[in-house]
Amino acid sequence: MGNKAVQAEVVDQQVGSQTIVVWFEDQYLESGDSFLKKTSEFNGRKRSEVSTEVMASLKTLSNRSFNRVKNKLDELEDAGQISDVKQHWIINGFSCYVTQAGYEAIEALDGVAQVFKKRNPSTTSGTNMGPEFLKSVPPSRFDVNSIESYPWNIDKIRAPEVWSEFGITGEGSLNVIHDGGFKLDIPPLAETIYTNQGETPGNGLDDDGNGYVDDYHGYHFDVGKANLNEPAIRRGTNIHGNLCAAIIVGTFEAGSKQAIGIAPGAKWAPVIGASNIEQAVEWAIEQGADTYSMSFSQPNLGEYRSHWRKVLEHGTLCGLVFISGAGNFAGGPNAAPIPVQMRNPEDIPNVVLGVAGVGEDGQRPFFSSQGPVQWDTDHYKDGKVNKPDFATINFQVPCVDPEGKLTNMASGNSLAGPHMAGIVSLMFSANPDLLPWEIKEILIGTAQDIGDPGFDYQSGHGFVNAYDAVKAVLDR
Ligand SMILES: [Ca+2]
Ligand SMILES: [Ca+2]
Repeated sequence: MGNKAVQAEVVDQQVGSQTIVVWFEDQYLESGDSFLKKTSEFNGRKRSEVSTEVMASLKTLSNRSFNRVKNKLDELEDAGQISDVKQHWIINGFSCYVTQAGYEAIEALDGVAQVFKKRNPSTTSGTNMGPEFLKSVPPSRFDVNSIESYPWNIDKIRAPEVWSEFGITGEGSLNVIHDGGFKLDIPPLAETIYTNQGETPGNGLDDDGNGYVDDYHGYHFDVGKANLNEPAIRRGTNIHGNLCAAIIVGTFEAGSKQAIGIAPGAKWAPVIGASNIEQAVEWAIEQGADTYSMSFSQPNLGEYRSHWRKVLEHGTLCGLVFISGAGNFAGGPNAAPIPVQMRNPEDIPNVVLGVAGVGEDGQRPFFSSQGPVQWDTDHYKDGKVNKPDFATINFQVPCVDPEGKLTNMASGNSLAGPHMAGIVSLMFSANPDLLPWEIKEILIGTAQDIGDPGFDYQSGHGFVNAYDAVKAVLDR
């Protein structure tokens, strides 16, 4: 687990080999501590109101700046210097492919503040492991009264107590899972998959006019298609996206009444798009998502880290809680030193819950990445930042196989993030009006101190459990 880069057949029929993302001068948030100042301005308001207001402001800014350069971009496109221009609103800017001449022309454009080089998308091709769309979403078999068992991690995270005592199972919340590949038709996940009601799947049309054809369950932003299947060539039994999704919203294991997910009454939507995080986050916001789980980790981004941070800061003001596992780089062949054991995006302060974990015995496994991290980019100069934020579960976790049976055993912080996403989904189900930073405050207030006393660089504020977190939401 970790970086999802795989042996790749690079899909690149564009004019240049380099993808860039461009910032215009007027950003909604300035750099530095502008995010924290903005949150205090919004305190006491409802999440949906804040989100609507911020989205409108972001889109106004984006249209104003983009319209000023649109003619010039058309000229550069006609001259073969740029291609595939994508306007963004989550930051005020756009992405495109460029030749060297195109790069220089864009840097010189009026109103352009900064150009970041992006990682070009890598994709694999192969036989689909499952259908592209579900013809119909099967009814959920989950029912609190008919549960026969649950695996140790669901017990330790105290989800069953939330279901039985509060009657809260995640209903009304939507969890986006940003990963590398999925198999959509296994029963525990098919029963909770999201459907975009404005879109007719498989007709080759963008029915809801949002710019994406057939984005019914989710979307693969890196190839510009709705097919989210894990290619069969990539893995045997561990389908990474499925492992993560099942921990958040899995219902009953296939063929049994074993409850395997933390928020089985919630919905989930799969997305792929590490090279197009702007589009993926915009899509999640417009579908009304509550959590955005990223079980991947990118090293050595340099200044491009600032871009990710700005996208996720703006996304948080639009109501999303971003979550990412702490990474698996404290030991083993890919070991890295502190302060780069935790990488992008789990190293982002305030707006990404960076989650480490423990095993059934409560002990931290050797691989679990540690903080602190360092921020000293052109735009963010926090210096040393305390990370990780929290701990959940990351060692020898019972996980789904390609048939939806709980026969896999997997370890890694790829699983710690989803445990947190499931908990946050239950919290939003208990009170959808909470602001993302209020969710974090409640988690800090209810985390159980483990490891060294107080905050520590292995488990953050401590071990989080669903029961105390949801109870605190209800008591608020
Ligand atoms: Ca669409
Ligand atoms: Ca369609």
